[in-house]
Amino acid sequence: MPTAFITGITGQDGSYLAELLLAKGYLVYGLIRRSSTFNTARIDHLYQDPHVKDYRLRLVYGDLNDGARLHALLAEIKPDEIYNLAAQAHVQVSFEMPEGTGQTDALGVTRLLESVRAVCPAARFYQAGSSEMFGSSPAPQNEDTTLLPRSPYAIAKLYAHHMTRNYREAYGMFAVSGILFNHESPRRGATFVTRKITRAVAAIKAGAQDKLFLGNLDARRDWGFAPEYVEGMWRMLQATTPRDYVLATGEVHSVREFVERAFARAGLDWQQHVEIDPRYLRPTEVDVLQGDASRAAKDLGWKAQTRFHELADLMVDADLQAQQQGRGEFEVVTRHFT
Ligand code: NAP
Ligand code: G4F
Repeated sequence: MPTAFITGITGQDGSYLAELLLAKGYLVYGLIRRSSTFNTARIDHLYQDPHVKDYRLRLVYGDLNDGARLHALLAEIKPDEIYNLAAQAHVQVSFEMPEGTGQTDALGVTRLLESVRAVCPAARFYQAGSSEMFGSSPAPQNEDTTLLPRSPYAIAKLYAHHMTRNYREAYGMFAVSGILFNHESPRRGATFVTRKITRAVAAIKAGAQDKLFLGNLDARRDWGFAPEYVEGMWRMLQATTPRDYVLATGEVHSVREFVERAFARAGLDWQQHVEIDPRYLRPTEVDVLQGDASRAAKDLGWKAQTRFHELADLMVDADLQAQQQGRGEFEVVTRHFT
């Protein structure tokens, strides 16, 4: 049974990746942080699945800022594959806490890579790189595009991206960085723009909220569906040769277009409800991200399937349903291991 170690398993991508790997028969270890309240809502359903009765999902405490713990865990688990998804992943927050973001998103990756090198150098390592690293480079962007990051988050990710490449070249490790464009889902964190919009649409439809305050509506992004992107991560680690890959849809839309589509899906007029609040404007913005994923298509047979309008609709529908059923932040999960 192959063994995987996932950092960031409580996050959007970590939860979908855990599902995918468990379905493929992996033994999955997930790194979680101790929290004063439970923060495992995205993965709790995995324990209700009959296929987890054999305890193929194991959660272990740790933190990317605790190198000794990472070292001890990897020495004990000796995973075949490591997916480093843990990060302070919010761009705007990174302007408020640049040092903390750098500790986790940059140096945290070095801590992990050093532990891998010391105790399980044959393990395959995936680093969650980001299209934010392209920053102000003109679109469309691919693996050869110049990286011109525009936030502390993107700069930390850039450091981690180069460290991953350096461990590959210096030590011959199978270490790759996936350069993923924005990917969303009903499990997306509530403060990222798509989910902020779809949750507000549901609350407004229910009469529980009237206004939605947003920042820059002109920013353009390449939004895909998260479950498809974790499949791409897995494929990168199954490849014969370690390489970095862009994953993207190639389609680009503005925040305004997402707002229009989401409100229309619920039969609402967005102009009645959306207001601009300068608090959500960033000191430096990334105007347009549009990916060219042709290398992933050619080498990995990976292609995004879900289109922009389908994504907006499925997120709105999930939040409308959650609102109607008085449920919490995440959807009822209907997907199972087999
Ligand atoms: P997310 O939902 O915000 O999840 C982040 C995860 O990282 C959570 O499990 C969080 O744990 C964990 N974490 C944060 N700081 C940590 C630390 N110091 N030690 C250990 N764990 C820590 O993010 P996501 O959307 O799933 O993204 C996954 C990864 O892909 C991130 O690295 C992100 O930067 C990158 N990425 C995301 C996208 C996207 O569009 N989603 C695109 C490109 C790259 P808690 O639950 O305890 O907070
Ligand atoms: O949803 P966002 O916060 O995502 P952003 O900044 O593009 O970053 C996400 O994608 C990256 C990959 O490209 C990941 F690496 C990163 O971890 C994260 O997952 O913002 C999208 C756009 C921005 O231009 C932002 O300025 O929406 C704009 N926006 C407008 N009003 C807003 C808001 N963003 C947020 N979060 N909240 C607003 O009220």
